[in-house]
Amino acid sequence: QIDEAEVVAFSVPSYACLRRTTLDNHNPVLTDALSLLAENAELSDEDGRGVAFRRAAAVLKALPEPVTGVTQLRGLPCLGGHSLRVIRDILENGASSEVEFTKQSERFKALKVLTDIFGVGAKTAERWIRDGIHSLHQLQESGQTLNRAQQAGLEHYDDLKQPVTKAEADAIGEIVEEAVVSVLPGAQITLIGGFRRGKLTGHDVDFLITHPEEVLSLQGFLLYQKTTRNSYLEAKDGPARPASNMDRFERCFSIFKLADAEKRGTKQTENTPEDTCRLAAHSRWRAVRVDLVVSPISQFAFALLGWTGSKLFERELRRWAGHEKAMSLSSHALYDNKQGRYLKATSEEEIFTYLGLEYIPPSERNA
Ligand code: TTP
Ligand code: MN
Ligand code: MN
Ligand code: MN
Repeated sequence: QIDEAEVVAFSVPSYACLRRTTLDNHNPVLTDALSLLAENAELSDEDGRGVAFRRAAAVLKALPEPVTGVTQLRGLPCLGGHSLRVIRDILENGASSEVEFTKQSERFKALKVLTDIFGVGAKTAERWIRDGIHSLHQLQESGQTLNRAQQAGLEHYDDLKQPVTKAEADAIGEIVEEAVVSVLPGAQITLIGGFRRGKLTGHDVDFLITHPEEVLSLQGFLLYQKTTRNSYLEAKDGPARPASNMDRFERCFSIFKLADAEKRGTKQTENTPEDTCRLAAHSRWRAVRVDLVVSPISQFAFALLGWTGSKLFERELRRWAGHEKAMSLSSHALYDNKQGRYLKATSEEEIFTYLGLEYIPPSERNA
C-alpha cells in the first residue's frame, strides 16, 4: 500500500509543445534506453511504436529531477505499458533486458551501420541485410549499385560519423553567408536545427536562407549536393499542400568540405587530387553534413519554426494545431480550417499566438 502523500507527483502536459524542454536532461539513462527502442522501431518500419517511445522519452526529458521509482510516474502522460516496463526494468535492475538485447542484435547493429551511410534509409538497409550484407566491408564487396548520394556517403563515412562542433558550424555559417551574400545581396542566413536549440554538437549543420532568388553558388565547397525544388504553392481553396509547379523554396542536403581550423583563413577552392587521396591522419579538411533550406520571405517564420526542431516538438506542434485548433501547420504556412484562410506571420511568436500557445524559445524545444 502506497501512501499517496509520499508520492512525488510530476505534472506534465501531454503535448510536448506545451512543455519547456531544455538540454538539461535529468534522466539520460532512461531517455537513452527509450530512444534506442524508438530508433529500432523506426528502422523496422514500425513508426507508430517509434513515436510512442519518442513521446515517452520526451516526457522524461521534461521532468525537473531524476526518477527514482515508478510510483513517481503515476499520472504522467504518454507512458504506455511497454515504456513503463522498460523504465521499471532499469530502475529496479539497473538495465532493461529488451534494450540490451536490441543493442546486441545483429539486425539492429547492421541497420545502424548501413543507415549511418548518408543516402541510405531503412528500406535500402533492410534489402541489403536480406542479401546478407551486414557491414560496410560486405557492402563494398557485394557489388551493389550505389547512387551518387550513397557513394559520397560511403566515401566520407568516417568524417560524417564524427559529431559536428558548434565551432565548425559557425565556420561553415561564415562561408555559407559569404557565398550566399555575394550572389544574393540582402539574403539572410539563419542557423536552424539542433544548434539553434543550443546543442553543442550535431550530426549536421542546418541553415535557412531567405531570399526570393534560388541560385546558390557554393560549388567549390560541396562534395555532394542534392537540391530539391519546392513544389509548394498556396492553394486558394484548401490547406497547404504540394502543388505541381514553382515557387523558390528549395532544399539542399549536401556534404560540405570544411578546411581544418588552421587552414580556414585561406580561401577554399575546387577539390584537388591531393585532397581526394588525403590520409585521415594528415587531413586538411573534413566532410560535414550540411542542410540548406531556402524560403521566400513570406514563408520565413514558418520555415524557421518548422526547421528548428526537435522533430518530436514539430510533430507535436502540428498535432496540436490539427486536433486542438483545426489548423494545418507546415514549414510553409498555417491554414485555419474554420476560417478557410491562411494566417500570415512574420515571426515565430505570432505563430504560437495563432495556435493559442505560450511562446517556447528554441532552447526549450528539445523534446
Ligand atoms: P535534423 O538536422 O535531422 O535534426 P537536429 O538538427 O535536430 O539534430 P542533429 O543535431 O542530430 O542534426 O533536423 C532538423 C530539423 O529539420 C528538424 O526539426 C526536423 C526538420 N526536418 C524536416 O522538416 N524535414 C526533413 O526532411 C528533415 C531531415 C528534417
Ligand atoms: Mn536542472
Ligand atoms: Mn541538424
Ligand atoms: Mn538536418
